[in-house]
Amino acid sequence: MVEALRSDGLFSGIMLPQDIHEEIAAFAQRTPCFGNFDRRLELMPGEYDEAEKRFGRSLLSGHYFERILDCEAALAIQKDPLLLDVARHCLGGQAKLITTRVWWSFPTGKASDADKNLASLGKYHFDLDDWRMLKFFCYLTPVDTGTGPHVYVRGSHKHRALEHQLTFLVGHPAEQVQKVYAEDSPVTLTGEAGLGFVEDPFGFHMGTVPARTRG
Ligand SMILES: O=C(O)CCC(=O)C(=O)O
Repeated sequence: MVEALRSDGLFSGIMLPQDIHEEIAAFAQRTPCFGNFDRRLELMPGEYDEAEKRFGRSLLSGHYFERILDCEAALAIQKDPLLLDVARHCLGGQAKLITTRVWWSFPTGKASDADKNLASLGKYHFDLDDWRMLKFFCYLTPVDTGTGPHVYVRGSHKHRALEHQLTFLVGHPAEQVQKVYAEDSPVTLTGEAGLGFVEDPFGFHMGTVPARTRG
C-alpha cells in the first residue's frame, strides 16, 4: 500500500468487514443529514426529492458532520491499526487523524456550478488542508460509473503543470488536467459496498455527480 501511494498517489483494494460498512450505511439511512454542507438544509437521505422541493434548490450532497461520531462502526475505522500504520509509514510517526466525514452524493439533475464546486464535484482539484496528508475512502453502497464514483489521476501527486500550480482556481476541467498526464492515469474508482481506497490528496481528484440512483 505504501509503495503504491508513493508511486501512484493511490492504493485501491481495501475491503472493509461487512458488519462495519453495513452498520455505517444503516446509521446513515436512519439519521438526518445536511444538504450541500448547509446546516439549515436538514433532510432524511431517502427523501431528497421532497427536500429539494421544500428548500427550492438542488441538493448534491448530504453530510453528517459530527453526527457520525455517534456511530460505533465509524469510530472503529478511525482507530483501525492497519490504516494508522499506513498513515505513519507514509507521513511519519506523528501522523494524526484530522477528521472523519460521511456523506451521500445525490443524483440531482440541476445543480449550479457553485454548488458542485462546494461539493468538490465534476472538477479536478487537490487539497491543501495540511502540509501532507492521506485520505481513506470507503463506499457504503455499490458504486458504478453512473452512481458518482471518485476519480483520481495517478502520478499527479508528484508533478503538476505550472498552469495548475500558479493559479487561484481550485477546480480544473477534466480535459485540461488530463492532457498533462498519460492517457491511462485517471482511475475511476468503482466497486462494491465496502470497497476502500486511500489517496494522497495532493494529487488531482474529484467526485462526480451520480446520473441515477443505484438499482
Ligand atoms: O468523491 C467525492 O465525492 C469527493 C471527494 C473529494 O473530492 C474530496 O474529499 O476532496
